[in-house]
Amino acid sequence: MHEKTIQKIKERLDSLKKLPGIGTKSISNVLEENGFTRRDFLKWSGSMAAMLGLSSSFAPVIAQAAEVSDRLPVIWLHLAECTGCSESLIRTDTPTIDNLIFNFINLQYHDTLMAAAGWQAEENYEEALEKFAGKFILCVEGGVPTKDNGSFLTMGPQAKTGMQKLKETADKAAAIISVGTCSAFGGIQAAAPNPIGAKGVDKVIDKPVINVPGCPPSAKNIVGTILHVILFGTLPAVDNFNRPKFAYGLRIHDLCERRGHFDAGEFVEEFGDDGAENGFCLYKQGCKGPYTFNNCSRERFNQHTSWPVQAGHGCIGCSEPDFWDSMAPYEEPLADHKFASASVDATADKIGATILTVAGVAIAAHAALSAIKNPKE
Ligand code: FSX
Ligand code: SF4
Ligand code: F3S
Repeated sequence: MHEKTIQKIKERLDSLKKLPGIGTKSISNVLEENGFTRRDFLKWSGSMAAMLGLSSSFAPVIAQAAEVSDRLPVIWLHLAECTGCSESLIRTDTPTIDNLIFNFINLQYHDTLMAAAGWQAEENYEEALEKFAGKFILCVEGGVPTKDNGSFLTMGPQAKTGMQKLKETADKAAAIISVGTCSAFGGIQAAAPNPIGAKGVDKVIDKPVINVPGCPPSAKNIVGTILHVILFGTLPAVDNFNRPKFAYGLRIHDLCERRGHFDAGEFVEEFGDDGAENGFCLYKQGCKGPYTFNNCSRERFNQHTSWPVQAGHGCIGCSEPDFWDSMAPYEEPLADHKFASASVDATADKIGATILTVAGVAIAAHAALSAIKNPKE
């Protein structure tokens, strides 16, 4: 079964190999220049196979897919956002293998990274659109302002609206990836009262879109999604919010290193207390890990170095729809808001319907009980 799939992938990669690459260097050269050995690369492809939910026998083809990742053209649009998604991938003085592979992909057009500006940039864009029609991956960063026909965001010398540019590009794309919570769900600019009518990409175009949320999303999840498209020529399996299941299939809480403390009723009662020093659970400091689907607790960031909860702050739910409204205030437990007040507003109602499931109620009860168990309370 695996052999058949691997054989199919090899054939696909062979046909990609025939296409012209963009760089003069191979990915092996690039990695070597940055101090990574072949062994590191193979270790990386093994861990990428595990992350994509594939057996270790896929590791060699994943390494080969990374090697040909400069063949598949990518057009990258920036809409309403902070550019943090791209910045987090490119502005690093110690790039990880994921960063280097991101830099290696065949970026035909990227508003922030390209040297061209004005009319020249527009020409490059139109040329790429024609040349690679039906073949390129469209990555979108940023939410889509839709109010007043999208006029809150205009781009380039012809002052096209972001919405218009997105639609004409998506029309010719082979696959569309929303990179970051802004393009997936509207992002911070869609926070109430959302004066510009910001929306996620999939609410504006009617083609399949894969959402890779996070503010910003991890390099691993972006590169993993792109590699999946290169390997299989299809989008990966997704959840209800169109997020790849390989990355967003479990909650932060499920694999959190502080989970044992949660189960034992050991909580940080105040930032800086003994519990914080002992690495206790951050639920009472507002951690939204129990309501957030992402792989940060498993994959971490910066070559597996750390992640928000390890650094001492709760997860703020940055990969969930509407997190800026539904998860706030970030340093207070979500359940307190559900149960605390009589003035339940529309947003809180929505939380009740979408997030606070039976598990949420159980978690609130558990934290409350720990007040009895924990002598510090
Ligand atoms: Fe949004 Fe990305 Fe947050 Fe920023 O562009 S997901 S605001 S990190 O940069 O889109
Ligand atoms: Fe970890 Fe947060 Fe869950 Fe506590 S509530 S175990 S800190 S994810
Ligand atoms: Fe975001 Fe929570 Fe991960 S805040 S980065 S989803 S730990």
